[in-house]
Amino acid sequence: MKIDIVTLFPEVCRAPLSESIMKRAQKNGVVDLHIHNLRDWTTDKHHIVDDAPFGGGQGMVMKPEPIFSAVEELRSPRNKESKIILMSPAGRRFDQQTAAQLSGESHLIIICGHYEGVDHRVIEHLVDLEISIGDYVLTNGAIAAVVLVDAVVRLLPGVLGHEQSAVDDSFSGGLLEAPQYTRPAEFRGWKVPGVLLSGNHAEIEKWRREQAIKRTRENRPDLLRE
Ligand code: JCQ
Repeated sequence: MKIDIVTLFPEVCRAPLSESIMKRAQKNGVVDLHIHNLRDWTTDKHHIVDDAPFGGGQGMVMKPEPIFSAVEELRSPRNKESKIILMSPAGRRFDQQTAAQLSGESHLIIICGHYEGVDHRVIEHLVDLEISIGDYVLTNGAIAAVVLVDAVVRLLPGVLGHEQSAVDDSFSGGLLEAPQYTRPAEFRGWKVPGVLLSGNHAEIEKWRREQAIKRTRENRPDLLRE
């Protein structure tokens, strides 16, 4: 999969996407990642990327010209082969299902929003998918892009060992994970639940399911209603 990130802060994504599993995925050729500075597509001498909003109001809006130029240069000449994504708090909420869908694409171009937003003509005439990673505002869409890229790339064949696919299954099963423990069996007087040491796999499965439901009810009651 090819991924192009277009941002005003390339350094914000560089380090987190150059470590660990993302580093190996790039070394193995599973992902071909390029991080670009949007200012490289400005043509004025001050490299201006934003301007005041028409109609008045707070803050600045990202201008359409450099964003269109960047995407038109980076996109595949074959129509529809590149998915153009805008990171924005006003987008559709990102989840594991969307990550799985995107992992089937051959080319993602991710535009990182900033300021009070981008000129709406970018959304209407260039972007295929406006995506939010959650209901909070970041200073910088590059932070959100790192989250999306990590969640998508780990699903690509050959990036993780098969032990990890079960973890996704339990997520899509609609419940949170049951609590996990490792050695020592007693730490500061706190004992690991005895059933986990019993070797009784049927009892362990039953306990895990009960705990998963309890944890989901406490932390994510919205998941139980679905
Ligand atoms: C992404 N959840 C939050 C901030 C405006 C495109 O317009 C804007 C983009 C940003 C950066 O992204 C986020 C975000 N998912 O804040 C303001």
